[in-house]
Amino acid sequence: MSDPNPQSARATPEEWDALWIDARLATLRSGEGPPYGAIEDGALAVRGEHIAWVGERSALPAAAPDDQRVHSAGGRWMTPGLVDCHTHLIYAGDRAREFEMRLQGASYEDIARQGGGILSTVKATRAVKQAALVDAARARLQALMSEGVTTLEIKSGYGLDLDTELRMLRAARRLGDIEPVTVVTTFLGAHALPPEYQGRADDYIDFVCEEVMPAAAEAKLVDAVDAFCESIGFSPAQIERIFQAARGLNLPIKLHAEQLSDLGGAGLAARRGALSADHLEYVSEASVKAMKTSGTVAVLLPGAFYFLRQTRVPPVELFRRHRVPMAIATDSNPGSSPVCSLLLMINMACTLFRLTPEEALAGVTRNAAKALGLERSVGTLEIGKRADFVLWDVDHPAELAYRFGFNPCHAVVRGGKQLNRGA
Ligand code: DI6
Ligand code: FE
Repeated sequence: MSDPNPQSARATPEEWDALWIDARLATLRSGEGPPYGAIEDGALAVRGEHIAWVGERSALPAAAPDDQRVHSAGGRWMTPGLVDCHTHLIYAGDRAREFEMRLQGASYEDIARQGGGILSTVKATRAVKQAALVDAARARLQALMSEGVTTLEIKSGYGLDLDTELRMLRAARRLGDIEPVTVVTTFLGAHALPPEYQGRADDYIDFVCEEVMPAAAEAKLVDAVDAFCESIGFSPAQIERIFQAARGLNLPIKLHAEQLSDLGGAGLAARRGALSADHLEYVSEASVKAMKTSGTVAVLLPGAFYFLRQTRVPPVELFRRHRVPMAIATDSNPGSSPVCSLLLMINMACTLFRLTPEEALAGVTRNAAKALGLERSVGTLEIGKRADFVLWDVDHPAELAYRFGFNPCHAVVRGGKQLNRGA
């Protein structure tokens, strides 16, 4: 992923490739200023793949183009392209039967302990070729993109052996090649203990650290490393070893932490400089303070909270008080969050977690970019960032969080190029 492009920022109006006018901009810039970083009568210029100018239309330089390069946004609201910073999009099969079992009283943890849960998806995923993984995930990806997602993260973690982990990561890279979307890959080898390592969790961690992670990194398939810190996942001591191995390979880290209980994972991740700690329903104030110190983003996943019918909400007030940035993501996966709508997640972040619509929108743009380490290149409408943006048929940005089951996406521009409507 490229960094902000100083060339575009220095481009003169004659060099602009496109100028968008009649736009109401929700820039999502941080800091002081109007809600949403809004600019009511805005204009945005593109040079190559980047934003060359953004501001009040009345402040446009006199030499601004007035020809076929000018596009009208028709008075619509424009936001940055949406960023889904936590997904497990690649897998085979489904877990509808498990959903039925949970409705009959079994818990997510019970099913996992009986060898179902993540391991049933591992079995299905190990059995299929890369093309089948790509095809299944592509349909889910297109659903996300139809709502303005231009960047997303995809994790491995349903292989848990060398071949399948690499196959999943290759499938993720492939999706980024065949669809107009930026894919960031995360290696999640420490997601669950595979059957062949039952009773030998430390040996499995050795295998992940010494064989799978280095091979995946060597093949340039990994942008970051994640793990599942939980009683049904891995212990803080085991997570620590995963983080050490990642550091040895110069890979950024993140962690599934405090989803079902408090093992202090978020604090550990923060002390090791993690980009994000994700889920966090049970996080302690001490861990939240550590996250503040390290600049670790709190990634909240209301789809999993909803689908597992959890009752404890993440401590949003603590994140606010300690100024820990909050991101929102789908966690799209077959077991705990079989969802393909980031707009629905921002609605749920408001209804279930009581975020404001502005916080929720920042959570799928600026803060989600930061959770991926991409805050210098995407997530806001600012000069030098990638020209990834969405035009919406809404009267106010809060409407994006207010409606649900309705897609007001009018057009998506990625890297300066307009995609087909709704994709
Ligand atoms: N937490 C989650 O929400 C997903 N993984 C994890 O560690 C769920 C994965 C699954 O149930 O398939
Ligand atoms: Fe997850």
